[in-house]
Amino acid sequence: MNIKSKELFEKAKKLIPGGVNSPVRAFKSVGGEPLFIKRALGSKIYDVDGNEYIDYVGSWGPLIVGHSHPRLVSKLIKTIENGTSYGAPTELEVHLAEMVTEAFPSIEMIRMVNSGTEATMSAIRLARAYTKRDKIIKFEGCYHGHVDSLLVKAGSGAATLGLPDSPGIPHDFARNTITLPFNDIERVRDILKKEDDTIACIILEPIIGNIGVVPPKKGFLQELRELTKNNGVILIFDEVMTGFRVAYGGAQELYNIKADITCLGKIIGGGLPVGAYGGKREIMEMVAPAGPVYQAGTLSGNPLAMTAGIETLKILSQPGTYKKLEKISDKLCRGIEEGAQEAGIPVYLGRVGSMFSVFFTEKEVTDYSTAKKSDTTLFSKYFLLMLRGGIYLAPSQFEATFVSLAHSMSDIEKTITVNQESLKKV
Ligand code: KE4
Repeated sequence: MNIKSKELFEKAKKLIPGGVNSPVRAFKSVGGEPLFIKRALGSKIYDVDGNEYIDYVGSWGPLIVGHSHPRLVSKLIKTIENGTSYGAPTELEVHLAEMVTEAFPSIEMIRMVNSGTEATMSAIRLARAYTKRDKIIKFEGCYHGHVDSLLVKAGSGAATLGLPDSPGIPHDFARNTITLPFNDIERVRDILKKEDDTIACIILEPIIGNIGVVPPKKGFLQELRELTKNNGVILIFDEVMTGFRVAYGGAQELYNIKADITCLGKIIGGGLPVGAYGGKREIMEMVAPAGPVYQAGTLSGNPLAMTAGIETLKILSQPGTYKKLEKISDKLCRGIEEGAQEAGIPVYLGRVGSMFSVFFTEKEVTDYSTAKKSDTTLFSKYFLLMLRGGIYLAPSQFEATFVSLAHSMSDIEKTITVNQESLKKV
């Protein structure tokens, strides 16, 4: 069944830590072994053993228009015939910058980087420079890439000062990071009062995708916006996942909020390495070489990534795109819930637009502590049964699953059928 994948995995484990270039791909949390993928087209991926799957990972979000979209392929071929990277400015970067600033009214200027991690790392540095303050606030369960000052867990007790969430992070870094429960505006209010003017920024995923999908409670974002404005704190929306995913203008369009700095990635690169951070002109003009805040990157604004990003946003900007994504995502998620009801398995479905997750819990999931109560053993069984049925979900209870424009109604119907069969077997 997966002979070639197994052989490659054994080889990979000798050369690459855990056999993968990013931990979640190793299938560790679902107790399986990763499939090595050979190719993909539209909503399908094919592993090295020739098995076909309906893909709901979409490279963790970027492939919202589907794999190997003909328009992206033809544009990328034209770009690559003129070279791959010049280390010099190109018209493509200006074009993508225009598209993003038109989509996000809060973004007056933008800097391209090569990953979401680089985007959030740079945004934090910029917020600290702009406010001349050191402390930052993040929320439990929000993942912003592997940035030292953001791989921090809540401190013990009232201290709330952060503790490193990975070896190799000095306590000195972590102690400037305060971690609070998501959706708890009173805790934010208290901390801002207590910490007075020492907080540089608050960074969050406006809709969490990294504990599974958890939307903000009604009013949470609006109150956060008010509190940060009144305290001179920079509000950073990490929209690496939600940007152009939940709406063309991301969560900011959905909830009608303007962040001070926005981090983007994934979709704006259409599957090629990309990240970006942008915001108010007066803040962004502090970034080198316009200002003193240093940040650089050999391949930032790479012509291939810009080409794929431009073409992806052109497709997404067509009228009716997000209505179509909503329609197929709603049909899929209703089918999953009906299957769970029929099988008598309690699930809680978190969804915003075409990003969703199935929590194996009876309770509503509103933050990290409630997400953690999910039955991960049940999820693992479900995941492996779905995989055997040809459905490739995110290999973790605490990840988002993505629907793309390439998913057809027959893909959805097949997924609902396999879901029903799987839930009856768990
Ligand atoms: P990258 O450095 O992986 O491009 O982006 C980091 C990042 C930042 N912000 C948010 C909201 C993110 O979701 C991510 C990365 N997401 C993970 C999936 N949960 C990428 C998959 C992986 O780590 O392999």
